[in-house]
Amino acid sequence: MLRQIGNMFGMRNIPEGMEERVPPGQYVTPKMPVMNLGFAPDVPTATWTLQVYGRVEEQVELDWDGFLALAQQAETADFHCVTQWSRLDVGWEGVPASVVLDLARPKPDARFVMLHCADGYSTNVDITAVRQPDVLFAHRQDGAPLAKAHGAPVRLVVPARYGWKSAKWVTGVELLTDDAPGYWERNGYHMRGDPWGEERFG
Ligand SMILES: Nc1nc2c(c(=O)[nH]1)N[C@H]1C(S)=C(S)[C@@H](COP(=O)(O)O)O[C@H]1N2
Ligand SMILES: [Mo]
Repeated sequence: MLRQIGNMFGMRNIPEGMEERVPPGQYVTPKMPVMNLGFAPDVPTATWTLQVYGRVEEQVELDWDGFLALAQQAETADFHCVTQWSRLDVGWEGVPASVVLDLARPKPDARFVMLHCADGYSTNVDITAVRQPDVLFAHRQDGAPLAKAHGAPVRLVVPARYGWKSAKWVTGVELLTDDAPGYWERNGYHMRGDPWGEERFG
């Protein structure tokens, strides 16, 4: 059985056997579209750092070499954008988010994470979701270094949330006690953004 969904890109089939991997209201695209605020910032590895701060026992600043020296993980995950495209089986390699958080030792009252990005973008994710084993700070995609358009040198990947939570060009990880909206959440998107619950708008 093929499910067909009409949308601005035309009709797309959801291949047989894939239905249960595609959340409601989504269609499958073979390519990874690029979503940004109108530009892709240039973030050289020589100057990139990842700061982990806020409600932590120890503020951490990782440079590129320090980041690559951390435990690495490869995975394949589906990616769901709130604008209704889903891309199945994206290959990612990077450092599990929990490994990064553990370096800074979040305080017991740290319940939310705000990701800060070099393009001025930000997005919030609850700490339980960030600690899921498939959440990575990724620096490779589909067997190659992450492309600039997709967030080089490092982006977050949160497969269990809509794509806007997968912060590209990430440079800051802020631990918070209370939830707060990031860029799209301030502009009407859902605070949590679970694609299986169709949590598109707040
Ligand atoms: N820094 C930053 N991260 C971002 C965005 C952005 O505009 N800036 N767009 C988000 C949205 S809406 C989606 S769907 C995904 C898209 O990732 P891609 O461009 O690699 O396909 O990145 C997310 N991360
Ligand atoms: Mo998106």
